Amino acid sequence: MRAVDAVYEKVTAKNFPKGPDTLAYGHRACQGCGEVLALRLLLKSLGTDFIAVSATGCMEVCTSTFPQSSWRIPWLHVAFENAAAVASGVEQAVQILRKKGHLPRDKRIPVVAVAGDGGTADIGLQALSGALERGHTDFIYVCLDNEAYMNTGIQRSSATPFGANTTTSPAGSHSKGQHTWKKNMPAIAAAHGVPYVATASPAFHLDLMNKIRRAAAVEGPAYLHVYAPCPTGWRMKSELSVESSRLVVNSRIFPLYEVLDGRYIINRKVDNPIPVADYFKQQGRFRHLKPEDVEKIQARVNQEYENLVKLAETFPA
Ligand SMILES: Cc1ncc(C[n+]2csc(CCOP(=O)(O)OP(=O)(O)O)c2C)c(N)n1
Ligand code: SF4
Ligand SMILES: [Mg+2]
Repeated sequence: MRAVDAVYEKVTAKNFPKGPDTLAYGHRACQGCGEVLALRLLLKSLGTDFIAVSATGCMEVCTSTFPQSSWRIPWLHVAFENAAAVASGVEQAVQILRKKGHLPRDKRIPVVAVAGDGGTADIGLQALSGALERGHTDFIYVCLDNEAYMNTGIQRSSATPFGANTTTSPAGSHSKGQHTWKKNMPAIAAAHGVPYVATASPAFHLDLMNKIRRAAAVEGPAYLHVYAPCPTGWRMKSELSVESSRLVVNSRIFPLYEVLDGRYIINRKVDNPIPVADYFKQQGRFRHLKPEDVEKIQARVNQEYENLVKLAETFPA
């Protein structure tokens, strides 16, 4: 089956999933946390018939302080580096249990690995690459990207954007903050030739939920890269979390797109982008940047968006 033909029930405002959250309240995430918002949307869109595997990071620490847990579904906490490896093992176990008749043969049970940007782009990259390459049928990997190692105190990761101030890329007289460009994880995932790769932002919640559903319906590995604001680490007012999730898309910094069997769809074309400076304004981590730094970043954003448009024109879905 082609990824583009995968059948799933679309979430709309009218049929938005009802009932209690499968990620229970009472977790310890900060006010305005974009990761926990994305996680709730993920759980709402999949219901109860799936298994989650969490790498350590904010979402594992905040939701599972012993002896309590917010997870009302089967859930495994694993190490920082091996969420994808464990999820592939669980996926194989589920397939074997189905084959032996211990689980319904006609029902698919997705296994979802959840990790932060550090757990994905840095320490977990090898495990993720292996899982994508092996082609597990019911494997979904979700990266919650808050652009630094937040759980351990705002250290930079390879997904931290150029210029951002973190505790290990501090801005000062000898440094402008992060001096490397953000690693392009969706492109790396797509280069594995998996059937489904997508980006999502919690400000576009139906788009995010439907991408999760599509990922579950596709046969083969799926990778979802979710932008997840962290007011604490970004030195941003907590009430601006959703707004920043919107601005990052509308500035073309984080375009929403899907790669289905190697074919590209830009889900939200941004014809009149807002300047990146407007997105930066809300966040203390960019406050030190000079106009010439912002110009350099704007040029890079323009170039990357143009590259994506070319891909979508060359390989349309
Ligand atoms: C091998 C190993 N190294 C370091 C750590 C400490 N550690 C736990 S979570 C974390 C950072 C997680 O960052 P990220 O994956 O981006 O998730 P976030 O907390 O930002 O959601 C680190 C360094 C660890 N648990 N294991
Ligand atoms: S530090 Fe950031 S990612 Fe972690 S719980 Fe707080 S807001 Fe969420
Ligand atoms: Mg992170």
